[in-house]
Amino acid sequence: MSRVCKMSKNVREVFRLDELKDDIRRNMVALLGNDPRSKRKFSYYNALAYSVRERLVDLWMRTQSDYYDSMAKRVYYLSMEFLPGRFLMNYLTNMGIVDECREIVAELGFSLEELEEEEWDAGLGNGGLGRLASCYLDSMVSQNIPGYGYGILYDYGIFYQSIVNGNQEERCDNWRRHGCPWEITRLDTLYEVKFYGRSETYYDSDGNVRFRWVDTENVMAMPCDILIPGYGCSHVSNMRLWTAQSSREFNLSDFNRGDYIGAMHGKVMSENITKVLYPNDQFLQGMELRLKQQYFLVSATFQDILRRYLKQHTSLAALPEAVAVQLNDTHPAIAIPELMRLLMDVYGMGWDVAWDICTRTFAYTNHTVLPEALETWPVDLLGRLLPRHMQIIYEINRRFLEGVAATFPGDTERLSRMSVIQEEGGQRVRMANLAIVGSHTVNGVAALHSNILQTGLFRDFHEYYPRKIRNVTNGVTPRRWLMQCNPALSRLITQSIGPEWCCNLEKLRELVPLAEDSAFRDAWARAKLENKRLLSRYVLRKVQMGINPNTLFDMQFKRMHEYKRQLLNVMHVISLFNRIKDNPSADITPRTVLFGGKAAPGYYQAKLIIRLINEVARVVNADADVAGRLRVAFLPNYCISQAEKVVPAADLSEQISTAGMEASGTGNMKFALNGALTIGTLDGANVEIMEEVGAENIFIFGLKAHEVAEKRRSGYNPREFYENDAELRRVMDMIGSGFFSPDERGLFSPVYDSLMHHGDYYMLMADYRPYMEAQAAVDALYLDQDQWVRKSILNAANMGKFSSDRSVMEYARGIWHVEPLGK
Ligand code: 9GP
Repeated sequence: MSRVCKMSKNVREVFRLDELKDDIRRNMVALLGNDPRSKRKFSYYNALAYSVRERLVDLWMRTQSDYYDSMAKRVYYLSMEFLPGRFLMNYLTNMGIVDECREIVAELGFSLEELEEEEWDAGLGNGGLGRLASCYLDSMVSQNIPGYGYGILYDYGIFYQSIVNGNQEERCDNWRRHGCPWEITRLDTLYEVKFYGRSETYYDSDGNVRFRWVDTENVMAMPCDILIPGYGCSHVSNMRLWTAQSSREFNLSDFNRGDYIGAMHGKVMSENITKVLYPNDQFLQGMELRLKQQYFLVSATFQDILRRYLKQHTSLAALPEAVAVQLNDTHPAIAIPELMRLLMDVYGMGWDVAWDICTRTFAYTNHTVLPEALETWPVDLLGRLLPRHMQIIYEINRRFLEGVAATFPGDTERLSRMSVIQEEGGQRVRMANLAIVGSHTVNGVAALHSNILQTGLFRDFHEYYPRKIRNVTNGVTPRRWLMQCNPALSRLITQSIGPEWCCNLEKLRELVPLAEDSAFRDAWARAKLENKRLLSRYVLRKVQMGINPNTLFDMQFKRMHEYKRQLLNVMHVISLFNRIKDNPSADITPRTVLFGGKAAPGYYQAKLIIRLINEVARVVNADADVAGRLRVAFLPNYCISQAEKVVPAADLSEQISTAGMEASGTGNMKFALNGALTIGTLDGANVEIMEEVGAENIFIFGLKAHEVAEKRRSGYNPREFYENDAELRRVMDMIGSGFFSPDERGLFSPVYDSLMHHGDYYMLMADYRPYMEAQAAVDALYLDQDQWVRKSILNAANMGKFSSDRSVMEYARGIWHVEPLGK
């Protein structure tokens, strides 16, 4: 903390703020070729961005030499997704120059907020997994853990969602069309990445059999760095994102035969590897291009890792002492056979030595137990694209199964469950099994989830490797998710308990006694109201709908997925609507129910639920009896910058997934940190949130994970709930009969059928009544504003555990075995 305070004292000097205005003008001319007298916001945003970035380059270089000089062990966080959102405010926040910069920008005739709006989100991820990776980079560098993020620079990030006639439509997210001032492209560094070809054996000079990968098609990987400033900027790191370039000698034979167009076609195709992010969340789409992307990331990254390592070491034997590689889900798990290939085929090691290095280098984080998200690749496909890797995988598996068979003799079923190769339904490589076998540590992302891994999904592995599977509960960075997105509340907190909370979130506990102070409660409520007003203006701009900041803001923002049960929330809305219609003078707590989230483009049912939300909103919002008491809106294109507006304004956070299915959730943490009360099931990190904030300050309802599992085993009959609950029956009949789709009566039959005729896999019918009761408790409490605000304070005050600083230190100490530099 002292570092941060010291920095903020002489921040003007360190960042040459007196020269910032001139630099902005200079960059307008020199870099952008624009006239500084033109008042184009976009140009000024860019000029500001370049001027901010150049102030960090020196610190970045100094950080790199610190890492180098101290021969620090480096952490490599490999992820197919990062979801950084916008960079400008994050840089300014971590540099501690938001206020100074606001003044300078004002002198140039702009508000900082309007320039901020010019930035397009970097949406290089689908949701929680990518955002977690970005939070972890912020926390790593803020705590001087030497490390880098490695990923892919997609030309098109997560699609832009429009709502047209109530339906989701996808538009491409051409986020770099106008350039991206944060990117530092390393034109002079290129690595060759190989695909296809065949594996050939030969004898080395000592007569040993060796393998080489020949007749390959090659693509070049070029790095592009985006700086990641730590809070207080004592360290600045980077994420290195790869972009595909065609190899110069690509299809030389076609050129030589005079087939210029044919050769160019190959060239263009090879550059497609990094064109687009796959938009599926928790669903494997087994396309060759996706596997190519994964290997492209892994191959380029390992060439870079080994290049850096070999600058300071002469032998690869000490790799695990100098390098820790975290696999963010199984997406980069092909790194395991890749490192084996490099160590054996390129660096000449024997299997045992190579395997020992490998398994001491990798750790793997599992983020889901959903079967449809567990990656498997057809052996045919993997063997064609990466023939040498397929051989290595077979050999890893052969040796592994030998060990299992020795421990559990005769247990052939266990062998087939644990095998890296799935035999039934055509041979496939199970990437999770490969990742477990090739890593020293496997972790789940919340206590409940890790327990489910140990006792359910990975039970066989837990029995075989009793110390391998453990837990690291997720966290979010308090810099972006409180300090930056919620200035009103941050200011109040800092005035009350000082500024240390942003690097030591446990300090928020000092707010607990203030929950009893009515003046503090009033100030807290004013901050929330200010945020609700800001959001109301945003909603008006975005969907031309007025909402009343004095109503309860009830929010569900996350990817659209049946297990997340946005439908259950809609069922509550319909029930409230019916209650008001039945008794128009009833005294009810006025609510504004807001939804946001993208559905995977091919996920029919999730898209239909978006349509249902919009149709219910149309009916509810047009009804005169309901006016002023219930309003519903779906905000299109949920993304990080939208979350920064939504999260601070929430009163109620909906975390209502079927228990046992949400690995952790991180939205739940962001909302509670900003003073929202949670209504939720005992799922993912909700369990730990309840432990921290106290059961009396959260609305928990519904089946528990073991009860869901038990019901699935013993037979679950959703119709029973329909028949015994008139209110539920009415809701279901309205959905099924076309009440919300009068021009197309059968439109929502698939929604109705999924619950009534197809087994209600996510158990909405069972949880409906307990959910309604929990919502009634919410309504009652909200009427008592004093008590509500008290609980809101207690929620934020007890969120210290959910800082990504804590998570990252658990990884650092327990998994990576690295210490913060300079401590
Ligand atoms: O669904 C999980 C979510 O619960 C978790 O918070 C997040 C980060 O750990 O990962 C999500 N999983 C995925 O996106 C895909 O496995």
